[in-house]
Amino acid sequence: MCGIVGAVAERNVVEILLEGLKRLEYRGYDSAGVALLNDEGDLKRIREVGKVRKLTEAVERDGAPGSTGIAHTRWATHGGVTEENAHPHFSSERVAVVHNGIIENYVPLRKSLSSQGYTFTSDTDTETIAHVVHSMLDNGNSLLEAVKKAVTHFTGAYGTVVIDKADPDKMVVARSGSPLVIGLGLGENFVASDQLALLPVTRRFIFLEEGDVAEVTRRTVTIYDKSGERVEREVVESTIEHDAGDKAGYRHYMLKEIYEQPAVIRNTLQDRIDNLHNVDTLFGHGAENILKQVNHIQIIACGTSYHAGMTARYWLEEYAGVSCSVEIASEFRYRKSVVHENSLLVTISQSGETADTLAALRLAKELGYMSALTICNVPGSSLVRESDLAFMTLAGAEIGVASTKAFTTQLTAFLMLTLSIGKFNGLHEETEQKIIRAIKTLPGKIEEALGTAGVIENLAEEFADKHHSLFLGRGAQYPIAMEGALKLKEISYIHAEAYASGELKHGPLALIDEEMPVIVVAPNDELLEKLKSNVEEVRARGGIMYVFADVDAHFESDDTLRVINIPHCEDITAPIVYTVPLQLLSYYVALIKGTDVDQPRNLAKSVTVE
Ligand code: HGA
Repeated sequence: MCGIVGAVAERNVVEILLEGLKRLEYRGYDSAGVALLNDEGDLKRIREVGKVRKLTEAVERDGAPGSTGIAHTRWATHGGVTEENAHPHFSSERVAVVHNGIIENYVPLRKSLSSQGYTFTSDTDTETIAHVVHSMLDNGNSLLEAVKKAVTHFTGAYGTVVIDKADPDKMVVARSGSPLVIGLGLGENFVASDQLALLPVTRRFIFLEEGDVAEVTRRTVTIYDKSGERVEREVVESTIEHDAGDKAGYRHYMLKEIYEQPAVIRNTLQDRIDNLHNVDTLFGHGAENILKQVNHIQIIACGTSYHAGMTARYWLEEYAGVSCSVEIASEFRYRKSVVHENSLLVTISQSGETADTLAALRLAKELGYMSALTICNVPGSSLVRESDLAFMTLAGAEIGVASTKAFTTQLTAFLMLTLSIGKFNGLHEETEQKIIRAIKTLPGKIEEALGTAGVIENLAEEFADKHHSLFLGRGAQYPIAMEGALKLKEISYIHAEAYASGELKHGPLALIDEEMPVIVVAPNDELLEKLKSNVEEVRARGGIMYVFADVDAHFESDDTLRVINIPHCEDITAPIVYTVPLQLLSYYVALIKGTDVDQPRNLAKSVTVE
C-alpha cells in the first residue's frame, strides 16, 4: 500500500515520477503528490485528492520541473482523504518526506515536536518524520545522519524517502517493515516501493533490507544496515516485462488478468509438472530433506491467499497425507500457538510484502518451525528473501486490486506441493499420475470455463439491484465460494457471505428470500447429492439460485434456478476451474453497477500495513 517514487538525475524527473506513480496506483489512490527541487534551489510541491491523473493535470497546469524529486500515491491510514494529508509532507519548507507505513508512536512524537515549536499542517503520522528529520538537521547533522538518528525515534513501519532543500541532488531512504527498492541508472538513480514503477528507466535493482538506510545521489548509492555498518547489497537484474503495466486492449486490468489465467498457469506448470521428483529445483535447496520429514503444515495468509490455503488443506490432507491447519496471519501473529513437531510453515502472498504475513513468518522462526516455505509471485520480495524455501508463481504483474490470476497460480503451486509431499507419504503412483494428467488439462479447462462469460454477463443484470448475496460450496469448493463472495464484495460492493452448504440450516437459511441471490458451486463430485439437498432447502424457501454446475450434474434451469454449465473436470482441479466463472460474475456485476473495477473504493493492493 502507498506508492513511493523518487529520483535524482541531471534531467527533469517529473515524467519519471508521474509514470512511476501511475504504475503504482494499485497501491493506493486516495490522493497523490510530488515534491521537486529545481536548479534554482526551490522546493515545490503539488498535491491532489484523487487519482494520479488529477495530479498529472495539476503538474501540467502549474509546471514544476526538478532534477531531484519524490512522489507518492496514498492509501490513508491516519488522517482523512484531504489535500493537507496528502504526501509529500514538509517541515519548515525545507525537508520533504514520503512514507509508506504507520508511525505508531506519532501521538507522543507530535506532542514533543509541537512543544519544540513545530507546527503540524496535517493529521497524518507521516508528518512527524519530516519534523524529526528537520530537528536533527537543526542539530548540525547531515541529511544522512539526520535520517539515521530520526529512525531511532520511530516505532511502527516505514519505507520513507527524504529530500532536503539545503542539500539537493540527494535522497535519503530508510526501510523498516515497508518495502523499498533502489533503481540504478546511468548518472541517475531512483527509488520506489515496487520495481514495477521504475521499469521504464532501469532494470537494475537493489532491494533494501529491514533496517537499511541509504543515501542515493546521481552517481552513488551508499547503504547502511540496521547496526549502522556500511554494507553492499546485491544488484538484481529484473526479469519482469516492461509492459507488465499495460491493459493490452482489455477494458480493465482485472479482465485482462482473468483471461491471462490459462497462460500463466501454463507458465507456472512448465518445466515443473514433469519434474516433480526434482524437489530441490522446485522449492529450493534442501526442500527434499525437509518435505520428507514434514508431519504438519501450518499455512498462514491473508485475504484471497488465505482462501488458497484453505483449499490446499483439502488436498494436502487427502493426497499428501499430512495434517494441515490454515490461519489468517493477523490472528496467528498475536496469539499463543502450539508448534507441532516437524512442522512446515507455508506463507502465501502475491506481493511477498503483506505486512501481517511477513510478521507471522518472523514469529514462526522464533517459535521453532522446522522450515518456512513461501508461495509468492514477486521474486526478491521480503517473504521470498526471508523464507528457507520458495515456490514462485509465474502469474506476471497483477495490477487489478482484486486478485485473480495470482490466486489460481497459488492453487496450482499447492497442487504440485501436494504431489511432492505425497510422494514421500505413500501416494499411490496411479493416483499421482491421474492427478498429473488432470493438472496438465487445467489451462484448457480454464479456457473452456472462460467461454461462460457471455451467459454470466447476461445473468449479472439480475444482481444490479441486490444488496446481499450468499455463496455456497462443499469440500474444497467451500473456500472457492468464500473467494467468490470476497470478489463480489471487493468490486461490486454487494454484501456477500459464503457458507459451507451443510451450515445453511444452522442459521443463514433465515436470510433466504427473493432479494437474496444464492450462488452455488456444484461440480460433479461425491458431495453433489448432498449439495442438491441444500439447493432444495433454499428452493423450498423461495430463494433464487445461480448454480455453477458440471454439465453432467443434471441441474435444470427454471423460475428460481439459473444453471451455468461448467465443463467437466476432475475433482482435484475443479476448485481452480470453478473460480473463473465466479471471477467473471463479480466482474460483470461491477460493470453493471459502474464501480471502479481495478481500484475499488477503500482498498489497495500489496497490503504493507497491518
Ligand atoms: N500512514 C501514512 C501512510 C499510509 C500508508 O502507508 N498506507 O499504505 C498515511 O496515512 O498517510
